[in-house]
Amino acid sequence: MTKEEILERLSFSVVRGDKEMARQAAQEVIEQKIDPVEAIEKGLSRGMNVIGERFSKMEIFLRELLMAAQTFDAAMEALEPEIAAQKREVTMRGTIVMGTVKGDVHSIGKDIVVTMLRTGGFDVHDLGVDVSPLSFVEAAQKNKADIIALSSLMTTTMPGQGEVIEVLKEMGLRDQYCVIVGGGPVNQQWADQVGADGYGETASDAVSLARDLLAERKK
Ligand code: B12
Repeated sequence: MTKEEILERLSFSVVRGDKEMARQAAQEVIEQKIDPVEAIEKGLSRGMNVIGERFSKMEIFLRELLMAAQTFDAAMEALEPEIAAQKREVTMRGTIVMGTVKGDVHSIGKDIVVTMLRTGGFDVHDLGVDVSPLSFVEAAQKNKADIIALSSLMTTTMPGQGEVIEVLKEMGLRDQYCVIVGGGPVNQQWADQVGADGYGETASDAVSLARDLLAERKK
């Protein structure tokens, strides 16, 4: 199989909800030494976008959405160790607490960002999903974090990102942490509106963003 065919197969497996096909295609990625991040972005995520479109047009039901998510996860089980194995950084670049905001249980994108940040040399505390603003702040204090990273996949839960920043301000802690935001409906304009320190579109962006912010801080 060519690289293009493997990426296509990853995408198709998510659309079909076919876990076995996803596992096999992920195995091909590893055997052919294709970049696992590219496999996620140009394979699995492309399939997930198709599913998202179909769901919003009500062409498919929640059950199919869930099957697509489980298929994505099945391939990730094989790909994640490959990404982690790429870790070259020995020195810790900084500490990050990350989670998906209150009311939102979407975890796939957040998990990828966590993996990529760890690979990029950060100590990441994954707080999971449906995390309240106060829990983010408490975890940041407890772990002496440099950055709070907030994921949100729904327009209805995006305000939760702003709430974390509001809680930081109320507690007089805003200057102590950089806050970065991301997730499907989030963009730079939103980040500016809620007063975040940065926005990243992809997991790779999250790594460069975190590096740049900490380099700026250390100056
Ligand atoms: C899979 C999925 C689900 C799965 C999630 C499984 C899981 N464990 O995560 C399940 C089936 C559980 C689900 C449930 C629901 N979902 Co849903 N879901 C999706 C879907 C199809 C894909 C999301 C995904 O995983 N994408 C793939 C990952 C890799 O991409 P990503 O998350 O965007 O992450 C990347 C970037 O955004 C970025 N990133 C992410 N976070 C961060 C954070 C930072 C700091 C940075 C820098 C970057 C960054 O990096 C990631 C990797 O590159 C989307 C549609 C879509 N296209 O987004 C709908 C979607 C998000 N869901 C939607 C809805 C409505 C729901 C439900 C309400 C459905 C229902 N009726 O119950 C529930 C919500 C439950 C809840 N309270 O949260 C809507 C939201 C609409 C809105 N209001 O905005 C969407 C947009 C579908 C649609 N078009 O209607 N869903």
